[in-house]
Amino acid sequence: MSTLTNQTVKVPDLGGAAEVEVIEISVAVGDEVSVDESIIVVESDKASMDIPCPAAGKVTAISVAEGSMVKEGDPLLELEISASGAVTSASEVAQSVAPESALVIASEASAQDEPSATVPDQAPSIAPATATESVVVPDLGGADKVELIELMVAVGDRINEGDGIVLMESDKASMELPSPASGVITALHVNEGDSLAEGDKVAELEVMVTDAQMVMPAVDHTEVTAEPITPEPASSKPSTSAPVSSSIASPATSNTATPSNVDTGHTQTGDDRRRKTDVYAGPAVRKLARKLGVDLSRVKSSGPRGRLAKEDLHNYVKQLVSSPDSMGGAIPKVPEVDFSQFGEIVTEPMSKLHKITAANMHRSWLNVPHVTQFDDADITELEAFRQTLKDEMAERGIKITPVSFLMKAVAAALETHRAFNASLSSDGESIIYKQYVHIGMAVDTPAGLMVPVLRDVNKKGIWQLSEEIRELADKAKHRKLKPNEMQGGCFTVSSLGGIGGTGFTPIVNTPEVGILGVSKLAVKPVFQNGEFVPRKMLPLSLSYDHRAVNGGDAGRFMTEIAANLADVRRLLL
Ligand code: CAO
Repeated sequence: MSTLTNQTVKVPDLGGAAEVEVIEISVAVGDEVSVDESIIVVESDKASMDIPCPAAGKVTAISVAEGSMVKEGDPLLELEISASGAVTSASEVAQSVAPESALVIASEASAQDEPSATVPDQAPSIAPATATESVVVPDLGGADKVELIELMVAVGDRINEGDGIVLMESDKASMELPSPASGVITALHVNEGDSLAEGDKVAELEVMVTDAQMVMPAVDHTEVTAEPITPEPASSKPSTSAPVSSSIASPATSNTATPSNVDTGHTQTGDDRRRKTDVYAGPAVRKLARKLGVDLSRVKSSGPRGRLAKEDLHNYVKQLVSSPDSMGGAIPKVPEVDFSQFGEIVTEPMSKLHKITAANMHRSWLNVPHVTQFDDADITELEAFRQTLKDEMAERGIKITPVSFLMKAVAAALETHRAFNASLSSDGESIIYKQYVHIGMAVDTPAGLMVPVLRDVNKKGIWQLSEEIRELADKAKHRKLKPNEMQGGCFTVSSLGGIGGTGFTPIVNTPEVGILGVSKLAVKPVFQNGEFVPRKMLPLSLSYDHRAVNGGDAGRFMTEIAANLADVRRLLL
């Protein structure tokens, strides 16, 4: 039987800092936590650190709040742990977390004790105006390795003493490596992602030798031990953003301090990089930001003193995902309007079909460069012929409207103008030509727009087509269409002739590349053989994807459709 014990997790050894602020509580009462999981983030004026959980267990109480000031030994939370995972005393809890979490503070303390450079006790000589210092990884306060997460400078950057050169991160803390002197970066030995240990060379710094240093020996490469890490939250390091050039004033420096390989046209300057790292965030937040690919300098803080919390990051990502405004190339959103301020309104939910249609239209409108071409087909003879079929229609119980002839005329044109019987591959690298002629027919139904597909229209006669048109239109109107009856279209015909209008510009039903809009026929005077004669003219509007079809193709295609309708005998050819 396992025994449960309660343990108080206390603030561990703070490596010299008297008091730290609780800036993030990463757990809640009732949470199951594992060993080493970060439970609380605290921060001094120099560094932040995660306090890891000393044992696996359940959080039963939290004794601090965000913003509380705590010191070593203060209780942080109560943990209910099983006997096997128990830590015997509160002091042991504190001890067990001390070495790693005290990393930054410890190095901060040692920074105060050590000189920033080793000055060999040698006889004076004539010194050069500059010397090169190697900047190395200092005492890491107990950590074996740290990861380089941000290179804050580039070769050629002029930096001030104390400016950050790199940002490093252990499991528990992030820290800047400050420059031991003002100068110019002449070489970098590290890359982002490198794992660094104490003593590793990070950069070469060409420094000006001051009057006092003129008594130093002339050296080409003075190995300088950099100050141990004194990480600071970005918000508390105003000096790093000061103009660097002002700190290197002497003419000698301006001649010698800028190596010839400085890329002055580089788009990201040292200042930019420093600005980028002027972000006040703990290691856990930085880690999450890297995982999500978020530039922390764009995230707004809601925490104390501008410190970024995980919540800020989540909110930023949520906003990016939900708001097209915030994404570079997206179209601006239509502002929301409260219409009720102008009069009475009724709000109804859109049907699923309506939503799907809207999404399809929008996608096509955004992706397809549309062109619409217009023409009138003279269907005087066609209409005369159709009238002659009336008796037979009645006998067969089939209704033939101009739409059946339209389908046939379009199918014939698709066979001869393959540019319209095609689709672009999704990668835009090729065109897929269809060897079949299936035509979609827009049907106006009470539920919304549906587009059933007539198959092999080129192979079917007017009677059969008329029957199928009726059947599919009925099925559409009664929501009886099967999914396969709405798939596989090569081209679409949208006839509003039975409803009215003189013309419209239909939207291409992508991935098809063309759609024919048909409006209500009108009797118009047409000049023929030296006189105006009344003709039944059918307005046609052909919209096409200009990526796949050029204007010449469209003109020829449209002309053939009009010719096929003007003389249906052509459909026999
Ligand atoms: N000009 C004049 N009259 C026309 C015509 C035209 N272009 N096309 C059809 N008509 C006539 C028909 O002959 C019929 O008349 P009668 O009843 O006197 O014979 C009448 O208009 C009604 O026809 P209909 O609409 O029942 O049948 P149809 O074959 O013309 O059309 C269909 C079938 C399914 C295309 C149609 O019902 C429909 O839904 N059209 C709307 C399509 C649509 O919404 N398009 C817009 C989509 S968004 O781009």
